[in-house]
Amino acid sequence: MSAPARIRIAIQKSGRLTEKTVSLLDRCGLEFEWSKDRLFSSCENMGIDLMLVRDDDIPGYLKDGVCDLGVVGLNMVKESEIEDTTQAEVLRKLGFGQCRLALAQPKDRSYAGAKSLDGARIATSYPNTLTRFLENAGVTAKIVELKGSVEIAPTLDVADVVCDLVSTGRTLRSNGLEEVETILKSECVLVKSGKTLSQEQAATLDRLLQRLDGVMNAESSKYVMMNAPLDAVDRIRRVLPGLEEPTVIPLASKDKVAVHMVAREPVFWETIERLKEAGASSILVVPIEKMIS
Ligand code: PRT
Ligand code: ZN
Repeated sequence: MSAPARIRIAIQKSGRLTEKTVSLLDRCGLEFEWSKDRLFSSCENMGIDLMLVRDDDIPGYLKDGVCDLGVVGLNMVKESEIEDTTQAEVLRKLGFGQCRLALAQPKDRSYAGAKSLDGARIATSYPNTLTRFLENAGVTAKIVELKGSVEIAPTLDVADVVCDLVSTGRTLRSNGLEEVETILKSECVLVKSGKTLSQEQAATLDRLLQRLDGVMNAESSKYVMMNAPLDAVDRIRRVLPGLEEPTVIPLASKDKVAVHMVAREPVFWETIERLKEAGASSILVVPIEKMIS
């Protein structure tokens, strides 16, 4: 049998991660024929096929080598323990789908560290992650495993505490619960299965990672242009320490130069005010589309 040539990536078919995953692949220049009700989609300009599945199934597919890569929440990766059992590997954090797995409880219950959980009933859809947390903390509690609507467990008196995903905290608040501890910080990640790739597949993965890095570097960076007296350039660099070596260009009016640089950190209004204080004027902050080093 000849070695497989294309790589197969499992992504969430329809849910919180779908739109941003598809948009990221799109910005990496991959051209897919999209149709919501299809299970597979082939990339027309690179050796990549997509499998559109439920996010819960992605760790299992990675484990069994049904797919080579998966785009899924770190929460699912940790809960499935695939990194430990199959040497699956988180290759990149993707910068979206941020949330945290947190413990929360009714406001009238006291909390003074994990020890307060001794003997408690804790409702969760993440029993493995919770078990690891409790074991590390040396706490014995009863885990009540629920598939969904974990936040109503205290009201129904099936649990005293909940351990659930939180992003804005609105769901917890509207159920009268207070967050007391974060046990895992999560975001969407690109995971590689433990399976060895063929040479051709490995080359495609390299290309994909280079493009991903190019897109992600560009997103976290800005191109900043300004005019300033030459002797202000050092002060300007101190305001934006995350900068690469700036380009300094003489201007027709002899007393000023144009300073161009790539800021690898957010440029807030406060930063711009400080640049002005340092002597800069005519400040332009421009998004970067791709950045390849
Ligand atoms: O159908 P399928 O099984 O594919 O999707 P799903 O419904 O199981 O998952 P989905 O689409 O809801 O979530 C997919 C992934 O998004 C999760 O595994 C997380 O990695 C990530 N994510 C980010 C979240 C949240 N934020 C989030 N807030 N997943 C779930 N929630 C839920 C949480 O469970 C709770 O019910 O939102 C509620 C809390 O939100 P806030 O904003 O009120 O705090
Ligand atoms: Zn799911």
